[in-house]
Amino acid sequence: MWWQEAVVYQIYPRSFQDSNGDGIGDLNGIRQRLDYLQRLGVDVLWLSPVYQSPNDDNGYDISDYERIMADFGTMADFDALLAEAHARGLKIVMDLVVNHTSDEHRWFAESRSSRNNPYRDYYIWRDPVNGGLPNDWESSFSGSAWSYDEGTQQYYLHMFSKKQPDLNWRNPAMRQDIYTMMTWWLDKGIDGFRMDVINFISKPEDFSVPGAHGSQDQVHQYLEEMNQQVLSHYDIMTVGETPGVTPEGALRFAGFDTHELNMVFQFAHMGIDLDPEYGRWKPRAWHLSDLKAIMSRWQTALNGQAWNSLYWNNHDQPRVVSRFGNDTPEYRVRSAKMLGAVLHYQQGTPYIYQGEELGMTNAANFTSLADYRDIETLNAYQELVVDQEEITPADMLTAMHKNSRDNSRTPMQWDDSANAGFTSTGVTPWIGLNDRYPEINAAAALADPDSVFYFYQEMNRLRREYPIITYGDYTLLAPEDEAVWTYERRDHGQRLCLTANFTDQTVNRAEAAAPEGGRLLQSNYADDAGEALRPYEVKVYLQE
Ligand code: ISL
Ligand code: CA
Repeated sequence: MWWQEAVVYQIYPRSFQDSNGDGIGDLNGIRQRLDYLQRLGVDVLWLSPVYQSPNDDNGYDISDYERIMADFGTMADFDALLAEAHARGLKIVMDLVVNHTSDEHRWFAESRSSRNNPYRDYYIWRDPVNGGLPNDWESSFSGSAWSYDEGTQQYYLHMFSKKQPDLNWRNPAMRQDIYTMMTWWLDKGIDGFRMDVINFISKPEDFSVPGAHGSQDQVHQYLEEMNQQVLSHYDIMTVGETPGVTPEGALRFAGFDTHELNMVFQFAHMGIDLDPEYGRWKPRAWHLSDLKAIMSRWQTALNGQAWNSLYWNNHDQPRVVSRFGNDTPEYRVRSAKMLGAVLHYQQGTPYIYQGEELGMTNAANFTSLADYRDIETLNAYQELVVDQEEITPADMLTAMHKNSRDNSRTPMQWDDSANAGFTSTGVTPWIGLNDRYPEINAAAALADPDSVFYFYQEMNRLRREYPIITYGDYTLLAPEDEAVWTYERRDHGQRLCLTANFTDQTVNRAEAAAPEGGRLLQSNYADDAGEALRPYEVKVYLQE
């Protein structure tokens, strides 16, 4: 299938390119950068939400699915972007946020207007229990997942902010409205959907039963119905964002022999450096053996039965070079390339998040709460530092530096001019720049043959040339090794072997030497030192 052979590039439109000098990225800005994206050699652009939204959660709170957010432009701008992208052979995948809407969506305004409004049942309303909350569910953005509506004297459910009420998927009329909306977009010619927290859409009937949080079986009925009524009529790609999903769960959502989605995003590897209770807000040390074990398990569990989506980064995660690599000036480029190769040479469809191809880093220059914009971060600060005093301000700032979602949301760094070419000089961007932009930017990368950009470009080129990169079976070697990740891929008598040093020391490994008849396909050093793997060195050998 084409989506198995594609490389996807995620754009966070707010932070990609401002075209009209208001400090906010927009659709025309994306159009201006299509050359750059084509040069990188990606196939699909996934746009984080561009629909009308009051921006409580940067567009993940949609108030009208069939309008474009004024900050981003107009529907005519969108149509122009789609046409231009298609003319260049680039596909466009839209974010589909249907677990919830904005509380400013017309449906919710109707729903909350009275208990017998026809839209009441589009959302999830419950009576108070013992004069209080219906149950103990917590919102991902702190506090209870229930908010009380004075007007109608019931609580509504919101797994995210109180401005993101959850839709009631038990309601067939609501589902039909969603399918109609999806059809409307697909008829415009878009090439697929990335479905936000799609495994959260089904909720228990009875909220008093403990432990019912998360995936429910009905989600599969809904997705089968969606597939049958909408998705199956188009040649598109779908990827479901499914926090907490296991490989077994992924086989149900996206097995080759099931009829729901094409791929899912799993999160297990994004949890290895987080605290079981406090999550991002109490970072913990991570171990390469855990990272290898998790990702290798996904490689083998899905092989031949479903298709992996491969990612290190997205708009909710810190920058990978700062997280699993080394973002010091000495090792940033080397480790960014190493991480890119470790990911892209696995089986699956790789996703590049904007700036990853430049080795963009976390926003270490954000020094106070006032620098942050993300609702998750701000709410967590309020709850854990101010209200409950469970984390000190200093520790929280350390955690934010490591893990806030804003690390990936600073403006794209295009050049070394004021505002990094993201917006006009003199304009204040909606979120501060990463202060390393004079060194780390697209113009500098394009002028340097050894840049991370060209390494990614080369990976994309090699993927087209060698099907083993896409389709080969994966086997992990030396699982206990805490310094080096070695794996092999096999396909039609070919063998590809990757070794990667995750440390800043030179280490010696027999597997790092050229195998018999093997030739070096790609590496991040100019020469081959045999069994010696230099700091953050990665080598990919091919035996044909
Ligand atoms: O980032 C997370 C934890 O801190 C994730 O659990 C994240 O909240 C989860 O993956 C859901 O994310 C998606 O839905 C959210 C939105 O804020 C995120 O940006 C989006 O990717 C609500 O729509
Ligand atoms: Ca703008």
